[in-house]
Amino acid sequence: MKMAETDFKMDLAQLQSNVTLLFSLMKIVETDFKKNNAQLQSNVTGLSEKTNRSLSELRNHISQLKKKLLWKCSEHWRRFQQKCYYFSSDSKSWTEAQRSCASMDANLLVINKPEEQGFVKKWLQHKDYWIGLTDSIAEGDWRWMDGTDYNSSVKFWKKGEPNDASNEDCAEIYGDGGWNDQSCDASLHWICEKPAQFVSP
Ligand code: MAN
Ligand code: CA
Repeated sequence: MKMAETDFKMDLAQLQSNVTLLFSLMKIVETDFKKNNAQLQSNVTGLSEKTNRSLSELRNHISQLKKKLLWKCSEHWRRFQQKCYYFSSDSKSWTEAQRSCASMDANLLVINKPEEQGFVKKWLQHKDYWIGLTDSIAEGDWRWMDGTDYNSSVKFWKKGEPNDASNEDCAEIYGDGGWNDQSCDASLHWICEKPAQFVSP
């Protein structure tokens, strides 16, 4: 009996020292893991910053190269930068006008920047033209044909427009360059736009 009790106590002491050892090993592993994880995290951050930097350099480089190419448009189309524009001589409803652009691999005009508005304005010759802007899905929710965000992009509405005067869900550009919302069924000239073709210099 006495012998067994001694054995038990010895086993218990051994067990306790093993557990203590195990805990200190776990602590070491944990500290090591945390250190590696922090290092890894900072490597990943550094790498993604580098990747973003090279991506933006690459984009810059591509846009510089693009400017060196020679851009061309077909007959009856006018070129501005890397786009071609078609000013119609006949008149159609907005939907028919868009259909006509689509048949020439183009879309109704989307105005993205003041320079583009300026270019277009030069060629209006006092006529009114449809542009690729409509709120026919939901009143007041204007959408550009190509998905360009309306809220964050430039606008050239005439004073007091858009006023939805009589169910007007399509946008026109007046001969003076100002925009107006107009009934989509009205018959107007229209402007199509598509990317220019390049020929190597
Ligand atoms: C006036 C204005 C415009 C409206 C047209 C419709 O010019 O009320 O807002 O779109 O008439 O022809
Ligand atoms: Ca109007």
